[in-house]
Amino acid sequence: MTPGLFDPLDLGAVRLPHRVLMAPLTRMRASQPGDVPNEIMRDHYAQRAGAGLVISEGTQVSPEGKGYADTPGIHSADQVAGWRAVTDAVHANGGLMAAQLWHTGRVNHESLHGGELPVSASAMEFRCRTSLKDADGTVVRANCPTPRALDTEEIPRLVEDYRRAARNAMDAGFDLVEVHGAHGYLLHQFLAAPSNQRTDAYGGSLENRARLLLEVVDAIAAEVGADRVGVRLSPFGTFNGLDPADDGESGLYAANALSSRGLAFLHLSEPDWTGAPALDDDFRKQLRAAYDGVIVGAGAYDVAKAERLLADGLIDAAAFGRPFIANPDLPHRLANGLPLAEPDKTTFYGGGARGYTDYPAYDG
Ligand code: STR
Repeated sequence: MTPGLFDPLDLGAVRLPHRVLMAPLTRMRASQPGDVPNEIMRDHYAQRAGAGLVISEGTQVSPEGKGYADTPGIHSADQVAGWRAVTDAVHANGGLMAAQLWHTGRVNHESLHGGELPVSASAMEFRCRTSLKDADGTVVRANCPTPRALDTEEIPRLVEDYRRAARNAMDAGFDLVEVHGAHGYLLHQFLAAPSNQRTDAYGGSLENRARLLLEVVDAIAAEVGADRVGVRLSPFGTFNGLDPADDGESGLYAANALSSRGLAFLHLSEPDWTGAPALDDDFRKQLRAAYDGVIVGAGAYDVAKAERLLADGLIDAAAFGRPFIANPDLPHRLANGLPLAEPDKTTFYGGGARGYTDYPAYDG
């Protein structure tokens, strides 16, 4: 018997009651100054504690890693205290929570860094926009500048930023951490050939391009235990200025290299939610063969797709993103075939409680 969406799952150090996970969702509502998690964020996550695992929005490991207005961080004492209130509230409601550790790299803007250029694998021109806030708090789009390339000597400092962020996540009460290696952000900028023209040990061959991701994962695993670490990858993504698209090969290579490390899970963000062609089962089978461990699928999933891939043994759990926005009790609704509410797109990014903590659970 293959398991279904509502069967429990051992995920590294924790046991999930079911397999409907909440995917990371950036909402740009952290408090200023300091990118600090606040009460509406606490309430938002606490309302969604019925997820098998709540994965936080991307949270920057360092000031340098911040690429959008009002995204939270996990590098200061205030941020750790803010997150502690969030994880306490999720735990009080019976949930489990992972912190997604994020460095946006070149998907960024110098205005977030006192005029300093963002960092990346290589100083290449690329086409991408980020979201900032103007003087009266309106979210505005801005082109990303050409970044500066990180020096080889800076890499240990970068790895240390991730390690410290993972330690902070444990101090803040998170059960797990997820390393954001996807969507054209820093670790993916190193992994994908189109954004990496380095000639040092971090560029060129697949082995070299995957080196930073693996060093980060190893440093975090040594700090918090491999069974508390997940990694998110997005093979074939064109997202955030990755043009031409990342090839599937780097994803398979990374999955294979991560396989021997005893991690909690591999989180596969499929390309079709950004408008790219959908993954086929051939690739899913190759990924399954490459990675010996729990695979979480995500990206425009519905119950039918999740159940089908579970039944075919290609994933072990599914993460749902946008459906969680207007349905705080999403697992309950999915389990019982209840209708889903539609979210208001105008309140996705930035703002306050409206469109964030005011979606009710199903009552009928
Ligand atoms: C893409 C996937 C990811 O890993 C992180 C983010 C966070 C910020 C999001 C971004 C997303 C998609 C593009 C967004 C951006 C904020 C503003 C921007 C939605 C979800 C746009 O308005 C197009």
